[in-house]
Amino acid sequence: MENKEFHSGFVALIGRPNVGKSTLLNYIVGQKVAIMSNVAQTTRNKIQGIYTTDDAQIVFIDTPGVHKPRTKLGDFMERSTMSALAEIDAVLYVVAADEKRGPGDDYIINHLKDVKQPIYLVVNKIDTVHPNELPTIVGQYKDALPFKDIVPVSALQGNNINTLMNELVQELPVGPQYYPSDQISDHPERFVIAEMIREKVFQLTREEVPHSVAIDVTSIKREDNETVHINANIIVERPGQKGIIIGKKGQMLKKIGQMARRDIEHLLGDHVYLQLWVKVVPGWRDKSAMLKDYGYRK
Ligand code: GDP
Ligand code: K
Ligand code: MG
Repeated sequence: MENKEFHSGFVALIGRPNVGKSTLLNYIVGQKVAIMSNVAQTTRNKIQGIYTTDDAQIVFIDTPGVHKPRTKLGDFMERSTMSALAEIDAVLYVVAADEKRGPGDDYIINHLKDVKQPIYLVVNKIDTVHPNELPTIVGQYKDALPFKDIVPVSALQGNNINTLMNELVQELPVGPQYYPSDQISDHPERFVIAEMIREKVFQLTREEVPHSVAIDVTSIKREDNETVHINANIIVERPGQKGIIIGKKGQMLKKIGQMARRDIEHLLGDHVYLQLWVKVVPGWRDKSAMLKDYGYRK
């Protein structure tokens, strides 16, 4: 068998609300949704999912600014969107076959005018229309941007998505696998959430609490579509460290929780309830068997 080259890159998913971006991503990524914090920081965008096969890895990112109205906030978002677009390798612009092109699309198209990377027009929900109608639907968009290709799909039924993925993979540069496949698990968020809490502990307590801190995320429960309840233990070696982390009247722990929650909400795009406890486990660092349990995998 020949040694195939590995293709990888970052792909932005753009489109008006309800055109089926999440459905498409879920279909593509399936169970393998992974959310990593380090890239979220460099792109200032939410990683929505990572698609990994033997010969490719595609990191899908959200571009929150594109559909926002023109406000001060919108301007800010716009700047981060544009800087994020500079880092991506391709754009999937998703429209719905059962909706007419609207002002939201004009806004997006306008933003994509200066984008140099290949843009694919993904016409979703083709299961809702007769094939005869497709040319008219596509006609509303096809000259608006120099699309690399126009791909009709049904994210709900999975129609033609393989075609889209194959094309996309070929378009992406030869590159590394950015994320190990084994970080993709039932709870891919777990490790990242622990890292975010740990980061706040270090930021806020400085050298008072050295590296003898482990974070144990004990539960992540999605209550409904938009709310996630997270419980975590902050594990230290000595009672004095516990005191520092809790702080006067619990103020330090409260601050750690607030800041970590903000980051986690940004990461997940959901409302988060974060409950933190501090536990003393003397000498946990020496007990190497416990390290993995406490999520300390450096
Ligand atoms: P998003 O706002 O762009 O992320 O859109 P969603 O993925 O949340 O989808 C919005 C609605 O469209 C949901 O009710 C989906 O079930 C539905 N939807 C998404 N893709 C398709 C499709 O291919 N066909 C049909 N019939 N409905 C779809
Ligand atoms: K939605
Ligand atoms: Mg969505």
